[in-house]
Amino acid sequence: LNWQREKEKRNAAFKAIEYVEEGMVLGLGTGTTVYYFLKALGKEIKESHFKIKCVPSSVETEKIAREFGIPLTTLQEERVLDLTVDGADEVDKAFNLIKGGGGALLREKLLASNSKKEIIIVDSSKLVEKLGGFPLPVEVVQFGVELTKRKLEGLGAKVEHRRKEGELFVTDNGNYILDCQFAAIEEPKKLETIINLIPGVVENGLFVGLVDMVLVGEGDEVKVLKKGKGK
Ligand code: A5P
Repeated sequence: LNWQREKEKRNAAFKAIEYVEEGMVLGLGTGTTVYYFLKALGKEIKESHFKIKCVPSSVETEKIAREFGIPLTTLQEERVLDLTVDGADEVDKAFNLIKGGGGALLREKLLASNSKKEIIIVDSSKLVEKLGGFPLPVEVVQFGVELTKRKLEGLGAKVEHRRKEGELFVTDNGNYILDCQFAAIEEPKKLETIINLIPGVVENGLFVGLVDMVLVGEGDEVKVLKKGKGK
């Protein structure tokens, strides 16, 4: 465990609490950075008694949120989210992301696309010049996975079928993940669209134009990057 990095994650997560307001419907991302946010949010709810409702982006987040006493709801009940707080695997200067290192990209993207505001919390190692150093996670249906894999290879990626503890990794939605190593991704929007046109692909981890603010833990500080500023 890299303690410096954990501190940066925790600081960014704590900062995000400042943007949570009474009565909000909140989307909850997934991952180790979001874990710190959930912990702080649970504490805040207990101490300040403020009322919010949250939609989790994964079974894992749902479980952790319950443990921390965070009230949960669903996208059936609440169609619009006021704010979603989530982590990322890579963030570029235009606030485009690669997500899905934890395999929750599909529900995370659904929350991001239905949220009035999306705040991303990261440690400083996640900031990149160009996306693509981190292999792009692509969620695909199990049926015909080898053919889908070949189509992705046809786009120039080196493709790995994701495994967990020796077994093929299965998402909360019952799908597989193919991790696609491209060279630097020059046109994220274009690649996002092209990948999603392949039959068998459910969604990919490129998030383009969905983010309003990035909170970056850097040493002991947290940098607040807002769209159009500080970039
Ligand atoms: C989950 O599927 C991902 O999109 C996470 O948001 C991403 O992997 C960041 O996770 P960490 O905060 O654990 O780095």
